[in-house]
Amino acid sequence: CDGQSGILNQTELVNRLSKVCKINLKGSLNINLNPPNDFQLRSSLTSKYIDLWRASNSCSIFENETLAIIISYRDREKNLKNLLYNLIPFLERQRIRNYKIFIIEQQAAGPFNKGRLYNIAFNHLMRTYKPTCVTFHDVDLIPENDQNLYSCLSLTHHPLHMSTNIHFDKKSLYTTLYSFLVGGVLTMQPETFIRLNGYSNRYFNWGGEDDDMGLRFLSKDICVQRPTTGYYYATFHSIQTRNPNRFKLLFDATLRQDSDGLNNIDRLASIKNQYEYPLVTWITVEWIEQD
Ligand code: NGS
Repeated sequence: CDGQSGILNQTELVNRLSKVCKINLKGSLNINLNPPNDFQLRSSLTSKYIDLWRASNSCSIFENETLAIIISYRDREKNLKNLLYNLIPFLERQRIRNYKIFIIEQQAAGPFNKGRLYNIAFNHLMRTYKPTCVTFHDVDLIPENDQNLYSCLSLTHHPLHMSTNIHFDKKSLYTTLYSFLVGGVLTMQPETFIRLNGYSNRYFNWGGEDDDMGLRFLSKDICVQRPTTGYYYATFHSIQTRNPNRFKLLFDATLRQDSDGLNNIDRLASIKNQYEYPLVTWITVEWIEQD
């Protein structure tokens, strides 16, 4: 990507962190897919585990950044538990402390709509938490390389597609599904997300909303950065219902992008409840009609 002069890239940031804070990020990590029985989502999001994971060294290079990690969610308790059990200590290793995880749960009946959840959450956060960096995170992807920094400090207006290499079970190799892919874990500055008009609100069930976002990048001439450390483990869940209309929607997606997204989400969806925990805010979302 052009226009990055003066900005440290991910590797340089890792080196800086290691020099300034004397932290050795080792790269590949062993993740833990068996959280102890007493790690219960709501009750463990209080202080016990957080105290356990806190590093003694509080030095950081990310103090000026406010990160929001937005996880779209419905009925995936096991995946969410595994993600949080690994992600919170992972961020602590990177000395990223000025962050909050937002679980955006669809309470609207009917098919799942990830784009709507991300859009309504983003608008809400811009009015309340005011992040300077936003990560859109699938609930089933666990980061496996601690040099893959959850930060916008290496970005200007370029988004960072963090989940570039995924493996689906213990035996399989890592795969990059296709080079255009921007789904999974995607980080960018809020200004970039606003310029893209967010995600489309029209993709229900599985597939296509991320490719629609890829088309938004293309048509706005925004190039996507991909770290060499973007290794993730995909935790198991049952097969989701595919959206039979996704290719039809993608066909004319570019024509719709300025009228379908952040600028019409407030008419389509609303926030129902918000629950606060130390590092996590749990938000429930509802809507009435499908389209
Ligand atoms: C593509 C889907 C994307 C999806 C990607 C990876 O085929 O939405 O697979 O999915 N695009 C369409 O269906 C048009 S994965 O195997 O990781 O679940 O993100």
